[in-house]
Amino acid sequence: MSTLSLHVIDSHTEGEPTRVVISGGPDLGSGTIAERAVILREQHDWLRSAVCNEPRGHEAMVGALLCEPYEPDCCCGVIFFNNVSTLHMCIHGTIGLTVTLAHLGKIGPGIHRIDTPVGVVETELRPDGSVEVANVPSFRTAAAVKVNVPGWGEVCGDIAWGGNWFFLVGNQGPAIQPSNIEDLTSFACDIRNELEKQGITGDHGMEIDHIDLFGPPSDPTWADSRNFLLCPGKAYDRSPCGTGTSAKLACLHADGKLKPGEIWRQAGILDTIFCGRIEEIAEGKIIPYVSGRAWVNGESTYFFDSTDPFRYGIPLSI
Ligand code: PYC
Repeated sequence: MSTLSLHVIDSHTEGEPTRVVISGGPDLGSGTIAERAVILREQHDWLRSAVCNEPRGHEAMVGALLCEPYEPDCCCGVIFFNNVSTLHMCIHGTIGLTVTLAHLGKIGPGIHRIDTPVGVVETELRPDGSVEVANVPSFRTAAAVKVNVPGWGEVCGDIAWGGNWFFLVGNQGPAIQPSNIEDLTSFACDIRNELEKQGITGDHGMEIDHIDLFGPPSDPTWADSRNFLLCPGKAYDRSPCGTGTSAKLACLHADGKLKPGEIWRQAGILDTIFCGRIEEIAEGKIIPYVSGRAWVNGESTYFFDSTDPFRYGIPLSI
């Protein structure tokens, strides 16, 4: 039996799981969190696979490796990852991390700064247990980009950064409802493949790996829109996706449809809600504030028996 063990705490944020690795992870050095994310991805991918892939994980699992911060005014650093790779940023995961740190007694209500690969974000644990995250600056880089998607026809969408790169598509393709999840997944995967084929990217050639489809809310009295979000890989986000909501807020602001002080209520495919608001920081750039709720729902210690062929997870390539 190996002496390696990982201690993890599970939560879900409006339906989307987060598994925080509290201890037992590899030494990633003392560089910036972005530098440490590269080391994790290139040299210690076993951790991601062990945490997110079966038999311990599943396709929707998002992992969060708790680190010492690089920025001195932060309470911690974090690197997010899913069943295919590291993520630049994750807001549902930051909300999950916040309630996990509170569960461990490491933070209380108030504002806390967290160091991530794309910059410092602020998370506010409110007295009612909900959490609001002030994300990194977000912006739209292209509007109404037309892509011919085989089998679906011409699809028109915006490209925006909300901590990850998104292609945002409104009112096209299958209706946004749970009975259409398979079709929505195919539609979103086909759009993403076509973006890649046609070399349509975010800034600096960065891959657009999240596709966000929007439609009308199931009940306009409590939401402004409902979405279906395809994560990197083939899983859909069970929550409304916080970085996707950030990208949506940037697009609404760029279209003159959302002003500081106004609230956008984004429902996800399970009809759970993230609330969004913005602060303008520069021409075309906003700070998105995204709030939601998370619940701690488990705690485990993982063992790595050298006779277990799947101790580091079942690779997706099987
Ligand atoms: O909430 O930002 C988010 C997110 C990204 C991927 C899954 N959830």
